[in-house]
Amino acid sequence: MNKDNSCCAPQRTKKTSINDRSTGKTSSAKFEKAELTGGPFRLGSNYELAYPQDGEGFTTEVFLSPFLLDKYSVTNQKFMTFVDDTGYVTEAEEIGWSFVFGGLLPDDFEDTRGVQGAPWWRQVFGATWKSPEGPQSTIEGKLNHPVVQISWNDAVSYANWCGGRLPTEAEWEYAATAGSSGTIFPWGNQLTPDGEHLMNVWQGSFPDKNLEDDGWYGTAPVGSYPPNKFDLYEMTGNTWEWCQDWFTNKREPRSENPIGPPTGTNKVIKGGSYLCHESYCNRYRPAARSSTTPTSAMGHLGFRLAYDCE
Ligand SMILES: [Ca+2]
Ligand SMILES: [Ca+2]
Repeated sequence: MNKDNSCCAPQRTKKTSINDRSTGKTSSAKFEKAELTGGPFRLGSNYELAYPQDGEGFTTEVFLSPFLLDKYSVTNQKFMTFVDDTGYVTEAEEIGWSFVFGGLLPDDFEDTRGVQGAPWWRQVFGATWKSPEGPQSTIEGKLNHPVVQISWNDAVSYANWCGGRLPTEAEWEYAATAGSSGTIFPWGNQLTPDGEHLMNVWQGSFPDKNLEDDGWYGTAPVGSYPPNKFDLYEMTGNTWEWCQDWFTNKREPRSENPIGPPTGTNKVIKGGSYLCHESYCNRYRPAARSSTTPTSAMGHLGFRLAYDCE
């Protein structure tokens, strides 16, 4: 079992700052949202295969106000609407490269630099949300897949455009848990109950052999798997999702609507992705967490938005 989080979240080591990239434009586009009642919720997990160094083993009671959450991850189609309306340029486009999982590159792809400790992550020039696996790739035919190669700063700019915000980690975890109590997954403790695949993760042996028993090697279209009891799709698996909070692995007891520490270097990401495998990285659970810098973008990291109730 991998103990550090480099398998999940490589990070840019330069330009790690919060970067106000707001376009000043707003949209009245309406997206499908679930209304969540909030209330008391126990954050964190005592699961024996959890990662103590991630800080997920510390459980604490929180109380959440009602809020709304996108039913689906933001798709390529929706992000394209944002870019068409505002002319927005993402950080990966501006910086010129991003992280791509090596197994998604063609066999004859030029030599790329790997990430130390996680050589399957490759530095690919020209990898952007429009070409998520490098310049030879396209989102044509994938408009209903979650948008990826999006930095935290990009996600916040999108949120400012359409009147939403990133969910806090507590909101995200409450939404993903969907009223289940004490189980590893919202549907129970089995990864594939009765052999059914309920999320897009990795089967086989990581990182060389993906059996694709769940139907997908990389991202799946949103809505491919059954929703949880809060009518939310693909909270776990498919793509990691940005949260609002700065990451800390020393979580303090928190009470009402926690928003995390006031400063930090990394932002929280939640939910795991198509690269998670039970033998290597089981961070495809609501309580699991990882983090990366706000300028980092990856081929397995997207987002969805929360909204305050009127
Ligand atoms: Ca899969
Ligand atoms: Ca997800």
